[in-house]
Amino acid sequence: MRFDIISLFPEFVANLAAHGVVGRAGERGLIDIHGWNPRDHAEGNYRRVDDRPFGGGPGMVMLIEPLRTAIASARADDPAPAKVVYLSPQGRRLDQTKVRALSTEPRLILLCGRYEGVDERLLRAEIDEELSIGDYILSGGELAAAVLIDAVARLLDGTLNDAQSHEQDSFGPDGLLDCPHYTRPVEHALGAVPEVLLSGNHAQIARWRRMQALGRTWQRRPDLLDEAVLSKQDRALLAEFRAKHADSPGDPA
Ligand code: 9D3
Repeated sequence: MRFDIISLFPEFVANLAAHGVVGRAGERGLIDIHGWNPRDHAEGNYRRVDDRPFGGGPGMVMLIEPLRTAIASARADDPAPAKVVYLSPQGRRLDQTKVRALSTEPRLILLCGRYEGVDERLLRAEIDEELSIGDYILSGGELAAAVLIDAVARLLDGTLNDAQSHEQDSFGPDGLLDCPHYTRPVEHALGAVPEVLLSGNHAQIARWRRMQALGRTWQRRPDLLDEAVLSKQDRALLAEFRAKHADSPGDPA
């Protein structure tokens, strides 16, 4: 899968390719990242990429032409058809369902804005999809593009297939949060490992983990429970968890 980054700081995004799951996917030839700087496509001695907003107000707006030329150059660099994604606070929120859909594309052109934003006419003409990564303010689209690439690349990386084959459209299996994890030592000043995990009784362990996953989702992310598909046994496990925790206010996380 090919990613083209349109950004005033394309190397910032591409550098992420050297690390972690994205780096591995890159080495294995699963992904290919190219950067395009609109400044290289800007005219004149000053190579302007932005100008003041019509109607007044603070901040600057990115010019149409340097972005249009950068996108055209990216497109022309490879015959594979590309979907153009604009990372922006006005976009639909990225979630794992969208990440999965994007991972089936042969190629994405990711447009990263800076300043107050991009001339609306460029967006109307060139953008297929507008995506945000969450409800907080970043200083540009670069970190959002890096997040998107990381999330997509790990789905392409064959080394992760074992774990991810059980993944559904949210977090762990069935869209629930994960259960707690423990490793050595069994006894520590901070506490002991739950007995059931040491029992060797795999049915009991699976039951405990499922109850923990259900319970923590109920405590921390009740919105996810509305979407999750729960069996009759799941409902019983959650009821048991809730009964046990009726007196406690829920955990701190
Ligand atoms: C309200 C006026 N501006 C804030 C000072 C609006 C604004 C413009 C540009 C807010 C953020 C940005 C830059 N952000 C992104 O380009 C961005 C983003 C984000 O800020 N949050 C979540 N997802 C994304 S994707 C791109």
